[in-house]
Amino acid sequence: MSRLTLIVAATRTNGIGENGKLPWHLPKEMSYFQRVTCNAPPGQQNAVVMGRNTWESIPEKYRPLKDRLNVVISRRRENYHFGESVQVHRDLASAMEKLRNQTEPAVNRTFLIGGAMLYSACLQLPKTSPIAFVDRVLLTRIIAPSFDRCNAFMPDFLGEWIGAPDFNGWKQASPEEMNEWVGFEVPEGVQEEENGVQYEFQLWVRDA
Ligand code: FOL
Repeated sequence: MSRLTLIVAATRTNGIGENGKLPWHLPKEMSYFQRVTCNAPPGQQNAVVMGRNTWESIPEKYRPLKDRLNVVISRRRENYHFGESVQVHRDLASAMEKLRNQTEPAVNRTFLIGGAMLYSACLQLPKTSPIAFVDRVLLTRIIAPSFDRCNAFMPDFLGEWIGAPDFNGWKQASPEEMNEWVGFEVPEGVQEEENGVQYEFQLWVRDA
């Protein structure tokens, strides 16, 4: 079974997108995304797995995302060009199988980078799934403003408060645990960008 790390920026009502793009412009948050997803030991590379809409949402000049193995899930065949150096798979099962067997470069971590459809499909996979299991969520919680015009959402994976510190099997990692796992010092507490948007970097973990 392959472990997946879901990475997402979401509002408190789990809004992640607006009309096929990110609802906000957050350069420092984006550079965190880039740093986390690129960070791999020498001679290895991380994979970023995404749905076709997410692929299309990435500005052309930034895709494929550099220094990462880009994997797109799409059933479109004709009239569609993802370009060289991008792996296209019809479903998550075949994508994950390919990643497991991939060498040169060896695949270090696999990040699920969206969007709504893939996030919910993957979060539903049980621990016993032969395909994959999401055991980590790197969540950037957008605190303010509320971005009420979002029309793409991720599932409410934490659900209702069922008694601290456990949310339906998910536990929040401490700042030390988070730094250790991502491999660099993650700014703690509420962050604010020049445009006034406030957010917090979080890591949630569940047992595999
Ligand atoms: N997770 C988090 N924490 N923040 C995000 O913005 C985010 N975005 C996606 C998935 N998970 C996320 C999907 N959307 C790029 C654009 C959109 C996108 C993901 C990545 C992108 O262009 N990334 C470039 C950086 C470009 C820059 O420096 O502005 C990259 O190299 O990663």
